[in-house]
Amino acid sequence: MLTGFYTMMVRIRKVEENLMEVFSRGEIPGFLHVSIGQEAAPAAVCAHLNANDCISTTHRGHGWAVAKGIEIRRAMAELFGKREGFCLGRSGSMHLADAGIGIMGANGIVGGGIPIAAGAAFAAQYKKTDHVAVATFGEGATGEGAFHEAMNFAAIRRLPMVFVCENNGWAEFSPKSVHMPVESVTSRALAYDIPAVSVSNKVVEIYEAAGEAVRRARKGKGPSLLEIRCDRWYGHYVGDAQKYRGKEKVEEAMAKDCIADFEAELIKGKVLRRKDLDRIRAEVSAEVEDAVNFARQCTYPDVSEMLEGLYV
Ligand SMILES: Cc1ncc(C[n+]2csc(CCOP(=O)(O)OP(=O)(O)O)c2C)c(N)n1
Repeated sequence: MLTGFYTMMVRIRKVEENLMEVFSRGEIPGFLHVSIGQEAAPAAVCAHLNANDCISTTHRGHGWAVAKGIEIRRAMAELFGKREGFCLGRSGSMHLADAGIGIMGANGIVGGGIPIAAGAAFAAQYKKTDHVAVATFGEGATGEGAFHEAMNFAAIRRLPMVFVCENNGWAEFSPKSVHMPVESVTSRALAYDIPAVSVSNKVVEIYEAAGEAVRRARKGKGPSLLEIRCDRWYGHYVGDAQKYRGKEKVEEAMAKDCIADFEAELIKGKVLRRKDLDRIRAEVSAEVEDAVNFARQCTYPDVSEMLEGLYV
């Protein structure tokens, strides 16, 4: 299991490092928001989920899609805007989805995915399944009405749902001190009588807390909220020079690395040796490079297909 966490965190990082590179070369259209520094949360939470469980993600959602098991080749093709992508190259990064394995989609509207996850949780409950839905979002989204409405609805209906907030301290260019009157998002769950815990950016700690929340949801005991205190290494979007944040704060964030910390723990606990870590990194790099090369040789959709799948 620990090796699985490590491999998944490395896979998420490699995907995003590669994305940053190809985006900078102009190979990917649109905007790109990476979650480098935040890999522990998706790796840990999704380890409790299966293909019947649903997740909703955000503009910073690649890591969640990867951890939920998206096929990286087709995900990469989607981000390249190619026909072989999951949404025929039309969604790109901010609407990346694979409903077949419960990835209901990223969302460019802050907070927009949270009621969608509540809807999936309601469907799971209505159909008397033991499936759960996980809404993932940043602390910025907790100021949105959609968050509060979904919390209220989930609490009243005891929905099988987990609210997962990656609190990285920034919403675009605003520190949380200017848009959040509370220190922790857990205080917001109290108003809805939803149990909430706040954990640090350590994969095993998140796994344990998420396990409790997911088990509770599966047993029909209702929703929970999990806050992960983490750091966003890079800017809001790729290309953001982060002048509002300052070099020192950026260096401070980058000094905290959930992957490097976990590597040190794995070596200290004699779970893996340095050469095992190197092997995993090399294997994952090859897998991701293969996906990039696959996406490169895929085809762009034709203009004549533009109106297909459009409902008016
Ligand atoms: C409803 C809405 N308001 C504003 C925006 C512009 N916007 C895009 S991302 C963002 C900040 C989101 O911060 P947070 O939810 O903490 O997520 P993070 O970017 O830190 O992952 C804002 C305000 C938007 N996309 N949608």
